[in-house]
Amino acid sequence: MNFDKICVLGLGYTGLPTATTFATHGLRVVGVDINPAIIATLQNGGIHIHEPGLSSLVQEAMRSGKLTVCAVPEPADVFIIEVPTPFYHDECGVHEGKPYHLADMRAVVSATEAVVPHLRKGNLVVLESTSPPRTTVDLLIPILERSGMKAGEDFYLAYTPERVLPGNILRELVDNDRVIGGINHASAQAARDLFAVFVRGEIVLTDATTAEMVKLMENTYRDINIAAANEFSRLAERFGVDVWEAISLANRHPRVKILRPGPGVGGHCVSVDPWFFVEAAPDLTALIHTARMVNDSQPAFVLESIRKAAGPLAGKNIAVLGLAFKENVDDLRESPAVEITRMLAEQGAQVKAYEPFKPDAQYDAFATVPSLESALEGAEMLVILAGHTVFRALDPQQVARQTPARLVMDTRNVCDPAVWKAAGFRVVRLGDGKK
Ligand code: SAJ
Repeated sequence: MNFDKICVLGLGYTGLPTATTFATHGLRVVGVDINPAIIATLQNGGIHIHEPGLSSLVQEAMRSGKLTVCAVPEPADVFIIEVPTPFYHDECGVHEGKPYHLADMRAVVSATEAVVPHLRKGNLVVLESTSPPRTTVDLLIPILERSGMKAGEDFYLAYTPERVLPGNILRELVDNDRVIGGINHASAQAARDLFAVFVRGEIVLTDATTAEMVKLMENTYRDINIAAANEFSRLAERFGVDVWEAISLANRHPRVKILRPGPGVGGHCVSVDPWFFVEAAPDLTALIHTARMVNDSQPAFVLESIRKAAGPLAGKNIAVLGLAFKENVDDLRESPAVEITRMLAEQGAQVKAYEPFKPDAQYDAFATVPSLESALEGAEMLVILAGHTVFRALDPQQVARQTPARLVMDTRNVCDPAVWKAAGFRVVRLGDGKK
């Protein structure tokens, strides 16, 4: 099946790279976003997210005329829905006394509704937003059939999970294997023909609900693995063991691959998606729920470690290095680093937070500064919360000249304690009970 024109609804971390990649592979693409600031930025040759290589690719696609952007969808052969599926912050469900988050599907619903007036016979609709199990069948079909057409017969409908890693999106978009689930086989085949335009990995077909579940399983598996690593960091501190050494030794076992402990799990994916399983089946998800609770409590554990290392926090001048949810990205959503910084400020610490990938980020709860120099100036302690390459590359001798602080709390294992010690610093690494 050949497609000429695609409408991509949602120009975020995956929608924009996907739209752009289709355009640079020769398809006509209309990128749609309800946020006028995003449309204006793109129309003016800018880009609203940091992702290596993306800015120049967007410019190339827009210059060629293959990629245009606007606020509302228009008739096309294919509609790809890539809008956010966060959870509600102000309400939750409860199972046996334990609260859980609820998926906020409003953006998916309104994007799907926006497609209906443009839907024509033979069109393909693809949902790519991470969604609770059965969303494609139970939520999308009834909305799309308001067009008077029958899903799977008059138009095709499929779910395909995005699996790209922020920071490496453009390569993974093309090289990763892609799972495509159709509501029937014809739909899966139609979506395969579409993604075969640029996917170099293997394309594997299944049904829509399996594809939804695969996506949730991938991120849930990662969340549980990180929860284990975080619990190991707490155990290591109690038993006088360095968790980083212990994990690297355990990982020499041919069938063990423990992930890294850290300040907690953030972002829009791993810290959110497991809740979709819990909401859909709270009676079957004790392990998944517990892993979420372990990771969500890691910021409080880190705060306690900082207090133990630094003494009373009230009035203490603390330079926070990194607010992003992980290394080398500008994404602050659900970031445990932001949460820890907020908690430090609540304890009365005088915080100056520096995020190199978003130096203009602003928070009511604490002060942000636009440069490393201003964060270091006058600090009594450094707290490293993101493993950005620029922090790994810090020269402790130079840092020692820029700050009176001699205590470093390292939650990402970016500082070599011996090297920093030689420069006069005491480094307290998360999970290092040998300290
Ligand atoms: N983290 C740790 N320890 C680790 C790895 C990660 O504490 O060993 C933390 C990170 O610091 C971050 C959080 O977990 O706060 C999530 O980061 P991540 O790198 O694990 O994942 P994301 O959210 O950037 O991307 C994930 C990826 N999923 C998997 O690897 C299974 C990506 O492939 C998905 O496309 C993406 O979620 C998504 O969009 O769902």
